[in-house]
Amino acid sequence: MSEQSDRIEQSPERLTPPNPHRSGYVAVVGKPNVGKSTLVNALVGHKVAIVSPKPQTTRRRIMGILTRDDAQIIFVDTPGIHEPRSALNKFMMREVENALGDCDAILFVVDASARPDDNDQRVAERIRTMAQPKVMALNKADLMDPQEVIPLTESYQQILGSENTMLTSGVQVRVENLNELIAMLVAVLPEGPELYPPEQYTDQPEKVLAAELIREQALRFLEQEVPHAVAVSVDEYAQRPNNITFVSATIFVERDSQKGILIGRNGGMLKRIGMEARREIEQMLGHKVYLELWVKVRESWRRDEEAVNDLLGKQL
Ligand SMILES: Nc1nc2c(ncn2[C@@H]2O[C@H](COP(=O)(O)OP(=O)(O)OP(=O)(O)O)[C@@H](O)[C@H]2O)c(=O)[nH]1
Ligand SMILES: [Mg+2]
Repeated sequence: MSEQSDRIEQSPERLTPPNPHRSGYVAVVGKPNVGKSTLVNALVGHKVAIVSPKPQTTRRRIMGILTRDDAQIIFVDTPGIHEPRSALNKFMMREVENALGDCDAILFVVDASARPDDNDQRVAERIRTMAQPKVMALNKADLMDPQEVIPLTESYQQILGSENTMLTSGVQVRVENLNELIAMLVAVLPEGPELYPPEQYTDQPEKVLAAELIREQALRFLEQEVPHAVAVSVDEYAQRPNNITFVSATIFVERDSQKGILIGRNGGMLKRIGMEARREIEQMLGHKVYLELWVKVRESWRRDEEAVNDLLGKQL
């Protein structure tokens, strides 16, 4: 009996030092609409980034911080990579480049329910030039035809030039796959201490999260070009008695006609966006919110670099 416990004491596992703590930034990049933000939210376990079925939802870098005993991963969600034309699109692509430049590893997200196309190839070529370790999430795996899993996985591994891939889904979360993806990322991060307090899960102040939640509802209810012409800024964010947060925000659009659509008949559209956004902000804060919305035209702001910096760059 005692002999056995002696042996356990001296087993090699007991003598190996624990794994070193690792930490670092993981840039989450890919084409628009492949599910990057949904995946970051699922990995972090908090809604840090808004999501919509419309491409070009994410406009800035957004940090989602995952703290575990053995590691801290700072996911940096980015806008979908596309050919930039307007000042807004150029701003978005600079955000991607900055995220790539500053990261310790890259998580390349693809929509694996479809074959790789020219845009996937282009993004893969850009990523392959980067020196950092790369991992690929074959996302929207829930939509994959089971017969296609192997051929599709192989074609994506080919464009990445590596077998570091994992099937993932941001909506039908298979926890094992997400855990395995996290393990793959931890393995390639450098040794280092926690870079943020363990309770912090994003770099965005509540005020900016609130503005984004309003934009998410505008993306949800508006159609065609109008949602893309929307920018939201929170002008006042204050605590009021009885545990109420007062939020006053302006929704910017580019033209008078868009303003009309955004307000809607008898103010119906704006009311709907406001009601749903208020609910979302209340859910985030865990208490009551009084939300006031204003609508303003800022003529063709997406084409104007100064306006883009004003509306997006200075938010943080
Ligand atoms: N079926 C399925 N749908 C998903 C998955 N992930 C995201 N979606 C949906 O795909 C759409 C785009 O998701 P986002 O997370 O906004 O995609 P994104 O890559 O961040 O998009 P951009 O910010 O525009 O580049 C939304 O309608 C999501 O609900 C997934 O794993 N499976
Ligand atoms: Mg996104």
